[in-house]
Amino acid sequence: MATVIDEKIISLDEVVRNDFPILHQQVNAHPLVYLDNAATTQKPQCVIDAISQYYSQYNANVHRGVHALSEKATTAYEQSRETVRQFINAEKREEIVFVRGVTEAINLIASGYGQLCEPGDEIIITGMEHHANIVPWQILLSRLGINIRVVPVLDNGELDLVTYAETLNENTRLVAVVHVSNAIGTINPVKKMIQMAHQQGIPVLVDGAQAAPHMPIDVQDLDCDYYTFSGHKVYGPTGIGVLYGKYDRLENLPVYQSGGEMIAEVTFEKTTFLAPPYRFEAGTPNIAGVIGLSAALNYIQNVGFDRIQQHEQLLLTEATQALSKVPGLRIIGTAHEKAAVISFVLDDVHAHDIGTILDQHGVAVRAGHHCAMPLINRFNVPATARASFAMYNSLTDIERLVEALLEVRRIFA
Ligand code: 7TS
Repeated sequence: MATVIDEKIISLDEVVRNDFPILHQQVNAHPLVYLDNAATTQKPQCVIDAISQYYSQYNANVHRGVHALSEKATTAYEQSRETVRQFINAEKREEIVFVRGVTEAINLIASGYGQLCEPGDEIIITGMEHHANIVPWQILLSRLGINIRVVPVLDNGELDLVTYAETLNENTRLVAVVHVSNAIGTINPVKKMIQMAHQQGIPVLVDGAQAAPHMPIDVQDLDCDYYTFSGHKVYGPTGIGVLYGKYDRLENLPVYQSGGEMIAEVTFEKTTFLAPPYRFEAGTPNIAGVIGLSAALNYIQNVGFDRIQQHEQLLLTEATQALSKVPGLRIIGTAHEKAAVISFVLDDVHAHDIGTILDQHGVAVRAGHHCAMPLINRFNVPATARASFAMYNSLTDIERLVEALLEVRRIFA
């Protein structure tokens, strides 16, 4: 990867594109235009190499062997925890728990709160949550008689903060809010929301699945109690993710899965657990995933969020303008602060038909409810097509998207 670029001459996609082998292929006889990055991002060669090197050179289990390979694997695993700590500016390495992804992180928290909550307690979520931040709370609700309160979404796709302020109350046990909407791209003012909750002593969990790839995260500045993101959306492997928790919060959270690796001492009568983060990492972890994630985060840091944000915001502006000129196209979600995620509907054409025709032109988008059914229902549409951008996308990709959409219109005219 080139490290020095002149922004005026070379745009970021030209610098990074060659690092992503998968992008250099034809799909349906067209060069691939990959615009499904909110679902998962592609992997740079350095991530693929890091995983391959682990398996070909030092594959061993961690934290147990005294032999050389195990020590090497353990060192790499724990160094990766430090890489994650720096990536989100956590205070301590011990505040970083490796999980399978955001879904598992929220299930872990919900399982813990399930033991801490009492009937009548309330969990606040918002109208733009991914199902991963709805369903685990609903399961608690049905089991424990707790209430879920939902902060409404305004017509432009922003949260109704007036209602949020009114919803916080002495029964609220936790606020669980998405940082960036996967379906419509809204960037929520989570720092302000955390301050408001903390004024009443209420902890906040932030779902950062769609924020971590696009903007620097500073958990100390946000002052969030918990933060989570998935590896595969930050150019890393699937099956690995991060749960950050303030150390004292983690210490007081009941354990989730149990078994090996997370214990201090076991007898048939009683088991004592290790301190965080290990008490939340039962069983053999996804060692290759952790090592791949660390390579991905280093890759992002080398490119730099200043460049990534500048490039993706340019793509967002250009794509918004270009799509707005497509007759019959309506963008869903027009918040002032957005990440480069654009959901849209086109005349009466079903989103799946849009997605299928775009695919015939080599353009990959997602179509449907984006695992955010309540939000899509809120906008009174059956489904949307969604173009979501990453650092390797280009202005040419936007042209190709628009050309293919014009073809959709011709077909359905
Ligand atoms: N939260 C948000 C905001 C998400 O976007 C996703 C995945 C998740 C949670 C769940 O993450 P996982 O890694 O545990 O699966 N979002 C999407 C999407 O928008 N299209 O496919 C997956």
